[in-house]
Amino acid sequence: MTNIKIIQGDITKMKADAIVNAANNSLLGGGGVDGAIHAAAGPHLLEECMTLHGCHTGDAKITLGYDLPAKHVIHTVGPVYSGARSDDEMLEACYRNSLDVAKNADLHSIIFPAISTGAFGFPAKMAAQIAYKTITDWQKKNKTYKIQVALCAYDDKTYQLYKQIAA
Ligand code: AR6
Repeated sequence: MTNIKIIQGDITKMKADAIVNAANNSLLGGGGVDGAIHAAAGPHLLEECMTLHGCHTGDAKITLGYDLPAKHVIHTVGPVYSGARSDDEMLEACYRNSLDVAKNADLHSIIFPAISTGAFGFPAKMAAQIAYKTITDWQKKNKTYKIQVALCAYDDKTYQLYKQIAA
């Protein structure tokens, strides 16, 4: 049994133990969901990010959520889409490592944006399939750990894709 909630809206308005940020290697902010998260969390988020010394593609690092409704932000860095097989593996790693970070921090709810599908150019359908499968596989491997996982679509196209895949 898989259990992934599909939701639509602005992730910066959502309450959870953690929201995931689709960041870049610097972890020092940017546009898209990253810019929105930093704007809503306030300047202390950037201060904490500056202590993390960046993040490799596919890895994930945790901070507090500061002024966000979410208690924490898990920053991960998706691949810039090139069409290589390694792009898929890096995107899988983003979801898997973010879930591992959440579990290690004893968090019980996490909301993901559609990592890499904006500025980083990953095709939305492939990215949605990878997100769904990777989360499902992680849940199977971590059956005894209870965590609510949601995929947050911003645009209608992504929302429809998630709904189709989850159906
Ligand atoms: N809530 C939920 N989803 C959102 C929001 C929001 N407020 N805003 C955008 N999205 P992107 P990437 C969706 O470009 O492709 C940044 O500059 C958006 O519709 O934010 O991983 C970073 O610093 C899309 O579906 O992230 C990096 O340099 C998804 O979030 C780079 O962009 C991801 O789009 C990362 O690119």
